[in-house]
Amino acid sequence: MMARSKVSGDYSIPQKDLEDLKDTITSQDLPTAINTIKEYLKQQDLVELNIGVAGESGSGKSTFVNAFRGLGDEDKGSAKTGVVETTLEPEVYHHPKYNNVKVWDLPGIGTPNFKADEYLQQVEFERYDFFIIIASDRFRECHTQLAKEIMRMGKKFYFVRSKIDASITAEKRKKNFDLEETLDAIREDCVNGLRKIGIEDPVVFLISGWELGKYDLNLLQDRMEKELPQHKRRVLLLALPNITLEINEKKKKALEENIVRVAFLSACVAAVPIPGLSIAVDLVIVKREIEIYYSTFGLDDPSLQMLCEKSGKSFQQLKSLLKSPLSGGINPASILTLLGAASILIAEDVVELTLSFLPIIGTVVAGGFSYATVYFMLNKALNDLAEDARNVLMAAVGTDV
Ligand SMILES: Nc1nc2c(ncn2[C@@H]2O[C@H](COP(=O)(O)OP(=O)(O)OP(=O)(O)O)[C@@H](O)[C@H]2O)c(=O)[nH]1
Ligand SMILES: [Mg+2]
Repeated sequence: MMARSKVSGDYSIPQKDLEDLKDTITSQDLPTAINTIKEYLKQQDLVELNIGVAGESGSGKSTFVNAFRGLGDEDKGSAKTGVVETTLEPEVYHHPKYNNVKVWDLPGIGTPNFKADEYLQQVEFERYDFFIIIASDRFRECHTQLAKEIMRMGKKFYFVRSKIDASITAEKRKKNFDLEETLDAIREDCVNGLRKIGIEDPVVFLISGWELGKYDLNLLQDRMEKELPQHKRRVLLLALPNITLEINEKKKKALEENIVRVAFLSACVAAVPIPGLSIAVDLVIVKREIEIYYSTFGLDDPSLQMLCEKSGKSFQQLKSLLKSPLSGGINPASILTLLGAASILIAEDVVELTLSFLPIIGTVVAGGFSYATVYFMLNKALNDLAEDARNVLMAAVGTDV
């Protein structure tokens, strides 16, 4: 019952929202009321995230912009790579699944007349939640100038040393090659370089845009997540490509926290005396959440297809790893299977659970049962799908994820 302790945390829907929603839908007819709830749910994910990617020309900005959105360089909607950039304007790239997550491919830095303050004005720095400063070999004066100016403007940045795969390939030719030692040496070199040109406590993340799941991606996402405001963390986690076991696990946690919110919503709606409303809304909620699970874990067909191309596994091979009853599609039959599982759990636990929520649910206590059903159904779906995603991931990249 992990979620119980989180009920009073940032993830619960404010009581006032619940009351307002209830007031609104009480005076509506069934279809309008369902729409009101749908709109409310949609708003949850309207949080914007803007990431600015800056670096010298050819450092791998566009490749990173694509990989971060889970796209290859040849995919539809991807940023052009390997071409000489002529544009002086920031180029926005939307996440294919989360339209409000925008990764900005910024103009090259380090040209002879480069001035960090003018550059930041030109790219409209206020827009970004944080910056990624990429260097493909050494960090130079232009990188630190930019970092200091970003700091002065009260924004965050992360130093990324890109094309690590290429550096490793080059080092592999040496006798006594050791991966960890090589990575440490590159990291230290970058950190020392940055210190010399005036950054006090530099942290550098080693990244390959070609093999994003390797090297320091987990460290980088961990840092970003910790430093983002609470309401933006969820959208960052959902939008990240599901390419490491750590990310898989964190996505699961973020989704778990939301179950409490939507189950509350269901309980609230159950107290509104419109015939048929409660079950209709429960189905809307459950279906929508499960669709989010699918998409963020990359279990939808297009995502699996993309993974096949990258991993060399066949579509059938990956598909055969999916064990959730939902993998045949999100339809009434598969949702009913979940409901079956949910009612067994409810029989064991419902009294305890309802009692423990009584003081919080208060006026909407009539929805207690509905709360438990939605809660258990979604937990079951989430556990199954996270496990499926984990298995697919391990099969696709081998166990050295
Ligand atoms: N080995 C390797 N090559 C990379 C990586 N990232 C980018 N490249 C290559 O480096 C070249 C430049 O990459 P881009 O992503 O186009 O670099 P950019 O910073 O957008 O360059 P401009 O748009 O010209 O400023 C391309 O040929 C990429 O394929 C990487 O992680 N590893
Ligand atoms: Mg580019």
